[in-house]
Amino acid sequence: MRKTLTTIIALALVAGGVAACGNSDSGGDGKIVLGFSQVGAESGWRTANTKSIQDSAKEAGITLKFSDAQQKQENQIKAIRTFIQQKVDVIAFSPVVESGWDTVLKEAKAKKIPVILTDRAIDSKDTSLYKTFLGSDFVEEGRRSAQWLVKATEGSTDPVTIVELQGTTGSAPAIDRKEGFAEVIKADPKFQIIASQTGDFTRAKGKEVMQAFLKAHKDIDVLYAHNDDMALGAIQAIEEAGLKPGTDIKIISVDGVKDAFVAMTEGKINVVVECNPLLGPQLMDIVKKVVDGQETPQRIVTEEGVFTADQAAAALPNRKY
Ligand code: GYE
Repeated sequence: MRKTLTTIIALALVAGGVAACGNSDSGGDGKIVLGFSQVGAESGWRTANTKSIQDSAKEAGITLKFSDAQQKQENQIKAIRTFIQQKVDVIAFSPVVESGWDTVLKEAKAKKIPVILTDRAIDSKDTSLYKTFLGSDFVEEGRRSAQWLVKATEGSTDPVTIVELQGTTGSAPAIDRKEGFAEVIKADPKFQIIASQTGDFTRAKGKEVMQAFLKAHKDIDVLYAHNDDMALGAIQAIEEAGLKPGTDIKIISVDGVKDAFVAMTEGKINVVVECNPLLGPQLMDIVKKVVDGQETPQRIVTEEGVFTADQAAAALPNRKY
C-alpha cells in the first residue's frame, strides 16, 4: 500500500520523543513553542490544513503561535521576524511563493532557531536554511492530472483543447502542477493548452477567469484547475454560460475537498487528484524531533491518491476534509 511509507516515517518520528526546549523563556511553562506562519485562508484545503495544525499542536502539548499571512509574502516575513524576536523554539511555515526567503531564514539560523517547511517548498540553493520539507509532490500531482486525460481520450486523434487555471503565481504548487501536467501532455500534439491564467487558488478568481476564458474561446474541451476551489468557481461560470460542467467541458482538479467530491457525484468534476492537507500530526512529530536534536530527512513526501467521478459516492463518507 502507498500509505506504508508515510506511516513508517511517521512512526519513526514519533519514536523520537521530546526533550526540554532550548528557548524556554518563550513559553515559560516548559512546553515547546512553535511559531507557524500560514499562507492564508484561500481555500478549503487551507482551512483543513490550519485546523489539522491547530488540533495536533494541542494534542502534542505544543504551544502554537499562529499567524495568517493573507497570501502575502511580506506578512510571512514579518511573522517570522516576530517569532525570532519572541525566541520561539521552532519556526514552521508554508511559503506563499518559492523565492525571496534567504535573508529572513539566515536571521533565524543566526539565532539558532530551526525552521521547518510545510506544504510548499522554497527555491533557495542553501538547504541548510531549513531542517526539512514536509509536503506533497506537486509535480507528480500534475502528472497524475494529465495521465487521467491521456487515458480518457485514448484511441482518438481529435484535438483536445485545454484551459488551465493556475494557482498563486510563483507558488510551488502552481509551478509544479503546471510542469507535471505539461510534461505528460507534450507526448501527444492533440493536447493544446489554449489559455492559462492564475485564479490565485480561490473560488471567486476561478469563476472570474473562467468567465473570461469562455468569452474568448468557444471550443474548450477540458479545464485543468490547480485546486478544487478554482474548479468550483469555474463550474458556476460554465453553468451561467449555459454549458454542462463535466460533460461539455471535462474538469480535472487537485486537492480532494468534500465539496469537490460532491461535485463529482453530480458529474460536474470528472477527476480529482488528491493533495492531503492533514499535515499537523507529522509536523508536530518533526518539531519534537528537531527540538530533541535528532536528525530528520531533508524531504518527507505525503502519500496521495486519484479519484474519478464513478468512485466519488463511495469515497465521500470517508473524506476527512
Ligand atoms: O492545493 C490549494 C491551496 O499549497 C497544496 O494551496 C497547497 C495548495 C492547495 O490554496 O488549495
